[in-house]
Amino acid sequence: MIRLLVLVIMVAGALQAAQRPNIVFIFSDDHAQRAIGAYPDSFVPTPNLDRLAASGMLFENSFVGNSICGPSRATILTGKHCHINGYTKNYAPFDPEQPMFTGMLQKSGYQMAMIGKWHLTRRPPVGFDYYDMVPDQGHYYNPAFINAKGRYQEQGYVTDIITDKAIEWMGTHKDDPFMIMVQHKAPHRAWMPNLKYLTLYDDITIPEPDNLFDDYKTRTKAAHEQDLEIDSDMTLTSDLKVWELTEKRGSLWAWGPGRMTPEQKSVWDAAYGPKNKAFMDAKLTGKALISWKYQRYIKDYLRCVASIDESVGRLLDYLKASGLEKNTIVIYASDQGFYLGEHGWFDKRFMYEESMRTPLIMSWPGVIKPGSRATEMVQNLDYAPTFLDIAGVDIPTDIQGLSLMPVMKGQAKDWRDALYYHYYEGKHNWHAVARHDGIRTQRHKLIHYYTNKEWELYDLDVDPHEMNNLYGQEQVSSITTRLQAKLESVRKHYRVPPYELGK
Ligand code: SGN
Ligand code: CA
Repeated sequence: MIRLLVLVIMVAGALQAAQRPNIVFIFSDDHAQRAIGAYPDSFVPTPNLDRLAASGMLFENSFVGNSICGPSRATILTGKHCHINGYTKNYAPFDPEQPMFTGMLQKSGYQMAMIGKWHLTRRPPVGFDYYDMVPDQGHYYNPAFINAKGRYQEQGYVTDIITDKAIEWMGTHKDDPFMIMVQHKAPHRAWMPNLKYLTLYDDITIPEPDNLFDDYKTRTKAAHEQDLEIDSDMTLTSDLKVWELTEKRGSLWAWGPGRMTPEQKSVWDAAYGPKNKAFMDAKLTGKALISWKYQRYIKDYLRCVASIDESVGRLLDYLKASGLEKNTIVIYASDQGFYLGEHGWFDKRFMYEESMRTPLIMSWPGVIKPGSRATEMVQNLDYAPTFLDIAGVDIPTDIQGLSLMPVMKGQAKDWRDALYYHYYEGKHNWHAVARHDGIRTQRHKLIHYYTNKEWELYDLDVDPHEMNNLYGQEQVSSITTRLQAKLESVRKHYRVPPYELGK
């Protein structure tokens, strides 16, 4: 009798394990919400991402806590803000032995795989049964990979190859609950497209953002002093691919077009050559030059996005054809947002909307209502507890994020009313953005540039593009006091150490 009971319990356990959903986490690098068709203020169609949104939930108010690659990834893995997980800046020392959702899911019986960009210092990634990753930032063309057997080189375009590898791995894991993290390099700088897309969008002009020629009036020193400008910080050679203007050598050449075979290179030359000649003949200056740079930049960026969208389509098609679709959650996210010319910028780092926002789309057949939209403010801090919740694993009490399960089910009550943000790299690092922290509520944003001893305050309802800093104005004195008190209480809640001034 007892034996029978044990058997029944074991079978029930196995059944429950079999029913746990697979998770396909598709993650890109620097993909702004505006460059996804399904987002409200988008300017580009992305048919496959839009298809994913139509079959699940689009998180309209999805954000990061520190808009930079490594720190965002560390937050995702730990469910903790950077001051707790230790990874405050790219290339900060990161303790891979600290609790991460990957190891917890693996221990609970999930098969774990990671393909593509990892970007956290220690290798190999911890908590995975299988990994095949690009070294550091990765290459676009004929990329190198590192797996358990060592480093080797592939032929082709990085986004396609990562997708091929993901599909191949899933083919061997049909019966397990599994999680695969498909982590793309694209559309990261220097925005090098698949050869077949080098002339996509050649026949159209992409609209410029209204604030491409922002003069930063009303904003504090930080906005004036950054190195994010398309005008002065984007290079005509490595970023904008007018290599005719310089010797084709050096590490940026070697990292990008220098990796192509002669056949690949001739396709590149045939596409960029005539466009570059027309540009050099035109001898543009001033605003006309900035407008030209914007067009070249945004088109190459969107060409990279076209490959990401294609990858999503191939993964969705595979899940359908293999029958995995009905018990698989598909998630699309990026490590942060990006400036696509807003404020005259590229890159990220600031707490302003374009880079604090990040895409988040999820489908889960039978649980998430197709075509739904969430307006709750969610953050990359929330992914780890969400994955644990999905897998039925207890969420450790020191995790700082919230499971998104109630939001996914349309049942969120008393959701958080403020997000915490903190950028640490500071003025002496890449792109020279001053350190700052702050909070974002549904209506307002308060930014504290603590090394500069300056503040900014925005009313997002009337000023969604953050052009009019209200801080210090009489009519906002009571809301300022309230927001500053809220910032203090949020800092306390997340156990943020005192400001490190002088950095
Ligand atoms: C590189 C880029 C920077 C970018 C950082 C961080 N320069 O250093 O523009 O901000 O990566 O990006 S590049 O000329 O080498 O492309 S992150 O996504 O890894 O955080
Ligand atoms: Ca990034």
